[in-house]
Amino acid sequence: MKTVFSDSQLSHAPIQEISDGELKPAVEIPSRAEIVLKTVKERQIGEIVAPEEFPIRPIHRVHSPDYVSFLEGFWGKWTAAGRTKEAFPFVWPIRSLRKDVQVDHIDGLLGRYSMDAGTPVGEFTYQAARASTDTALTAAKMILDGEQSAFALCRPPGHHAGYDFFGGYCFFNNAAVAAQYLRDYGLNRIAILDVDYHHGNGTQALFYDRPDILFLSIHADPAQEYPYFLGYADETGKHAGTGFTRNWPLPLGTDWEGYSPALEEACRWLLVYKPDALLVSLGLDCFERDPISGFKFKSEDFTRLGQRLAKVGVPTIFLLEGGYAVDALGTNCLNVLEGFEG
Ligand code: OKP
Ligand code: ZN
Repeated sequence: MKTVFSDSQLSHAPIQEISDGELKPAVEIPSRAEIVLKTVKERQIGEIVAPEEFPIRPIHRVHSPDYVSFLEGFWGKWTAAGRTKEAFPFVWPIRSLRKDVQVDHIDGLLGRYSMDAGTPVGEFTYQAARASTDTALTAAKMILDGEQSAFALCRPPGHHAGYDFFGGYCFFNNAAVAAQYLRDYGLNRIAILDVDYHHGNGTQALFYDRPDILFLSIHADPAQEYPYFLGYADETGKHAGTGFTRNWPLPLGTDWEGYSPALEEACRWLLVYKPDALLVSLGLDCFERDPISGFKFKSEDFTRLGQRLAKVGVPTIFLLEGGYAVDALGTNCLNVLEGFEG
């Protein structure tokens, strides 16, 4: 399978993040992509190609234009206000605060367009996020051109990003933009299987009322883990999308044995739905040594995951999401891809 990647995705380089009441070294860092790229080369799974540069239109199909403009103009506005370091939001228009005022202050805008304080925004965040989405779109185009599989080595990740907000280290929802692109260019039914350790709240919300994009997610129980406010088992879609969202929240400490029954159920949904393409939001943070996560996958379990997904027998795009045990990230990611290729 071909891998899509661009060096431009490395330019978003967070230094610190707010976590557990202090500033800690950021975990969503460029070396994540570098080690995956290195392992792609070592294991020789196929050609590595640079993404095509897409116009903004496919992103506007999923994200609000004002949100996109905010991200694009962010660094200029931030530095014009005299700020020099990376930015964190700290105030949000939640219950009882006004959502209808046109905020222009940069600190207000940061809150208006975010879901958490744990996602640093820097000088090159917009550029890298665009390149990450171009990577997903290029992989989507490969599927339209008849490839049976493709690997979008996306970074920054995407599955927490929503219609008009960033968060969870995500800015543009790469999987969602690719899914909508596949719909716009002729495919009728798309399935997204999110196997990142964290619930893909952004992706779910974007397609919650739609039957043409099935969203399935297996993740840590949000009662015990980020993002806390979405990803419960009773969320199954609404309106025309009723029944086209499915969540498998699993307890902390889940290992392959506890995970695979949920995966089997998800695969059964895929067989029934018969998508024209499958997008896998591929987080590797179910790994036992992941520094911010609580599942117990061994490296071999990622091979099993890839093998199981191959049996679904549908053109498949893998899109990198999370995974923070950097030293093992290449191995775990390539185990999935090689397991899939057989
Ligand atoms: C992004 B992805 C821990 C803070 C956790 C949010 C985690 C975002 C995960 N103290 N911050 O789904 O891998
Ligand atoms: Zn994650």
